[in-house]
Amino acid sequence: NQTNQNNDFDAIVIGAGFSGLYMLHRLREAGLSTRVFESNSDVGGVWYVNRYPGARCDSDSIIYNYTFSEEILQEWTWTSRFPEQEEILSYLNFVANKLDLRRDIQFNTRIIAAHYDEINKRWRFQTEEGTSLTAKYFISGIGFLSTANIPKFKGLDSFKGDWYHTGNWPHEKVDFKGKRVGVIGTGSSGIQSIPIIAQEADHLTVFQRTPGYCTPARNHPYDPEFISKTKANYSKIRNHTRNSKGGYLDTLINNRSALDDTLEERQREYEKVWEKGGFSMQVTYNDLMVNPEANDTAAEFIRSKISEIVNDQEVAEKLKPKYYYGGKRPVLDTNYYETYNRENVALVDVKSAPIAEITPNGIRTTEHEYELDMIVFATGFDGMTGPLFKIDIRGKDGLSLKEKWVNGAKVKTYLGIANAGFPNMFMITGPQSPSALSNLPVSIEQHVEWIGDCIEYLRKKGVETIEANIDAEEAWSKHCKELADQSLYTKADSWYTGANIEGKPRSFLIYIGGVQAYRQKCDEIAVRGYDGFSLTPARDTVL
Ligand code: NA7
Repeated sequence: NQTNQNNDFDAIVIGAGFSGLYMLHRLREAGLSTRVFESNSDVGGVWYVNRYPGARCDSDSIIYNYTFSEEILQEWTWTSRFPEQEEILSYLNFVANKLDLRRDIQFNTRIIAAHYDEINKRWRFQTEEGTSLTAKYFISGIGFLSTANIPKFKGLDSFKGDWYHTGNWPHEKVDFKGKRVGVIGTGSSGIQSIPIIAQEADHLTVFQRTPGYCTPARNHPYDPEFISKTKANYSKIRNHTRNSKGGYLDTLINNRSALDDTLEERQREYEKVWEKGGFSMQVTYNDLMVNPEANDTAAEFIRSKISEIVNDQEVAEKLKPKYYYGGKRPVLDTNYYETYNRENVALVDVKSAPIAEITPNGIRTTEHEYELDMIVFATGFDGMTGPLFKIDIRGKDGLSLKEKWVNGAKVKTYLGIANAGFPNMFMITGPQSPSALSNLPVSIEQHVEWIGDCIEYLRKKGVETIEANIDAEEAWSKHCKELADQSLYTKADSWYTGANIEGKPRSFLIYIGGVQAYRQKCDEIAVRGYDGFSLTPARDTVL
């Protein structure tokens, strides 16, 4: 037994981003000895590493924060509608300082394995350096878009210039001046960084496999009056986001089909939201994500905007997405399409002529070699299961999570929080929860609070282990799939489905019923004494 007193905790949390920070606070409040392990050197999670130029959140900043503390809500002031990476990181630092969280966080430490010890009913962890730790509860706060995807292009090692991944950006400023830069990828990260890189670089070549549907963010600074009104109304705002579909401020604008309106009426509606900015396009009508014909009206509107903005119609055509609007995560942009009117920017379609290799001097597609001094990989993440599979997680009988989920082909969870065969393990924002389609702090708070309440309940009742039942897990997974199958979310290739990663099994792992319905379901389960879970009493306790 390698356990010693200093390495044994009531709970171990992995990750010191939005999830892990609040989980630590919540468990401390409940009186648990808790240790957070973080592979980075400071707090922030994805906001610590996604430092690429233009990195910004697509949620309104006033709802991209914790709501559990009125004091924090009142003390912190956001400066603009969509917060940039630096400001979000400052916010998380502010919270970590305010709650004195760092003393229980071990930085620069990667957990590589978490194995359940059935005899002692404890989780045994191993760090990359080989240290062993144990805890009764294992909570993952590792996010679902935190494992950078660097496609295995032949020849990357031979490239003479510098290259970076947007999700793993260096702390020092990257200088694009005088350089010929290539950006691979046109998801949110590419689309946020491209306009800024274009302003600095000598020349920018964008390698696009699939275009995104962009609508303008229309970011702007907040005025003091708006801030004071917001601060006076935070409880209402919290109520609203918690009881909404996606945890956002927007609500459905027209409770009717897009096809119920005439072309002119629809045009007016779409113009309004285009001018307003943000994600409102998605809530213009009630059937955009279920009815292909309705969806196409929004898609066509955005395509027509691309033609209006981009001068060269050949380029405009390449930028027009052909899949369902919303099938891939839509993107909020600032001057993205306008950037293609610059003389120093070129767009290369790597769907028709894929990247064949990286050469010492640049990128060679099957048609042409592009000479570059720097390559930016905006190639996204191994989403949903990627971060969990990076850790060797094993439950009862030594079964690994990867084996249980058949490498991601057969993911089954209970509520996206728990797994049959993995007692006392909880996932914050796990697969099959609504998190990936929501404003994340709303989902994170709900998970943290539910897990915190659950652990308090277990301790009060003298319960040794909690474990999801197989039938509950089956039912939940089936329910998630049935809902998703009725929608258009599953139809495009993206991180939503895992199709962005070569060789990854295709599987849509998001509960699309929305955060309100989900919260209700989770709460009902808790009220019924954790329905669908098996609770085993400690040896000397009678339940
Ligand atoms: P995304 O949205 O997954 O975008 C990644 C982009 O990289 C996307 O355009 C991909 O094309 C492209 N990509 C990936 N692999 C390749 C290869 N091998 N060749 C060419 N192009 C490739 O990641 P982001 O970081 O932009 O955004 C992730 C999320 O963060 C975002 O959705 C928000 O929720 C915040 P593809 O579309 O797969 O054809």
